[in-house]
Amino acid sequence: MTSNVLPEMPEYNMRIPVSEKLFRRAQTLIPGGVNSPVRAFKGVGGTPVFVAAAEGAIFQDMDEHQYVDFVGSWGPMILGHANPRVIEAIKNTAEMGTSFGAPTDRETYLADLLITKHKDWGVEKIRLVNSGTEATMSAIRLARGYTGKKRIIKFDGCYHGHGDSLLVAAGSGAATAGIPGSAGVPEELAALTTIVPFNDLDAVKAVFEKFDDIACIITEPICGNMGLIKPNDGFLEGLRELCTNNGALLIFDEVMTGLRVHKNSAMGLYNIKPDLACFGKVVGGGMPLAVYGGRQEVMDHLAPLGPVYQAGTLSGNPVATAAGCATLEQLNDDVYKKVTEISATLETELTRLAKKHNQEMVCHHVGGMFGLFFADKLPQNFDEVKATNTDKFSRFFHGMLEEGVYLPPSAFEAWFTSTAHEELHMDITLKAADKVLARV
Ligand code: KE4
Repeated sequence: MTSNVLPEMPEYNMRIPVSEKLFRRAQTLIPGGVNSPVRAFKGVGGTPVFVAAAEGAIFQDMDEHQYVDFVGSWGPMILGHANPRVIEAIKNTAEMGTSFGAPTDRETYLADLLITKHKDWGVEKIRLVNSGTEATMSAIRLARGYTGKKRIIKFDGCYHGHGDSLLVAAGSGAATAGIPGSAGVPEELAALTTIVPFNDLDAVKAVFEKFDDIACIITEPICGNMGLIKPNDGFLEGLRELCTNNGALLIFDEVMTGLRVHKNSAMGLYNIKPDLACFGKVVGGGMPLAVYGGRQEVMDHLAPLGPVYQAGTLSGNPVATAAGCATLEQLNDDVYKKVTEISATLETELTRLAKKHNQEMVCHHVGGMFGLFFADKLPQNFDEVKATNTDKFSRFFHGMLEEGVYLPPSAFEAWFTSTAHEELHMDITLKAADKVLARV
């Protein structure tokens, strides 16, 4: 059989899943066969599922298997896949042109929608970009340009995209200079990033005692990139006070938590005013759109008004902006009630099933984010997450996948719920978990 898609394959008497064939071909043309590393299933082993289509809480792979999806494109799909109003907005807008490189009123409308939801926490102006990475990279450049200082503080296990200053690992100990977290990141740049453990306010205080060149602290206010880790009482308030007292900016990276954990994001949930905030995922409705914003006095340091440069050919893209607006317009109180109820059901029922099967497992949720660890207590920081039973998570992941439930392919990720998760999907998920927890 010849095909222009697949390389010549020897005839087998058993069927090779299409995803496996496609993965083999993809690997000949794309590094690792994926356009973002986590999709390659390296964290859990096995062959990634190639998606054909998705709707609501379900996606279908290229072998026509269907799955209840708790990844939701890593957060954007709070209204479920292929939300009708979002799709209609994309179609209608695309027919009028896909990109102009000139301002459109829809960008101002999105800004108005987003600022209205966050102005009580200091978000007065925003800038649209194309990814969370661009948002955080730009926010720390703005913090450095505004303060005239160079050092940034980030927390071990928090992920802020692949900007050089943020791909940094902890140095020899807390309150020291960072070391490159990726090849290609210059040591000189990494040395300007100091990494401390999340939830360790004393370690942050020690950094401020040691360095006087701190431009900002950047943090996920609720961590979603080492599983779900909540801030301890007083931690975020402590960061706010340290930044205020030391002339540093507090940056909330709400790319994942924004408009997911609460209608006013984590800043509204915890009633903390960051100086800058980054949004992504939900705000773009699944299209390439992210945002950074904050106090007008800081934001007006950006070109063309001020000396800090940031630009983008497709920033504020009309089609992406239309998807974002169609999403934001639907985010009412019922959405947060629903996604929180789904997360709470996962927590209650999976806890019950873990006890039934004598599995050491803990889980928790915040709004539409859920986290699960095979451990005896909820981890407080990255070191504690790394000590959880990640091998058991991998077995759990594959067991659930076989039962038609698609979880994040890594123990170091959060799950995402949506308004499209209905009782049927929860029944499938909990029946699957009952079977899998009995044997992992
Ligand atoms: P992007 O550049 O991937 O759009 O956003 C980077 C980013 C920034 N900040 C936070 C808090 C984030 O969670 C992310 C991206 N999240 C990951 C999921 N853990 C995206 C998945 C991926 O890398 O493929």
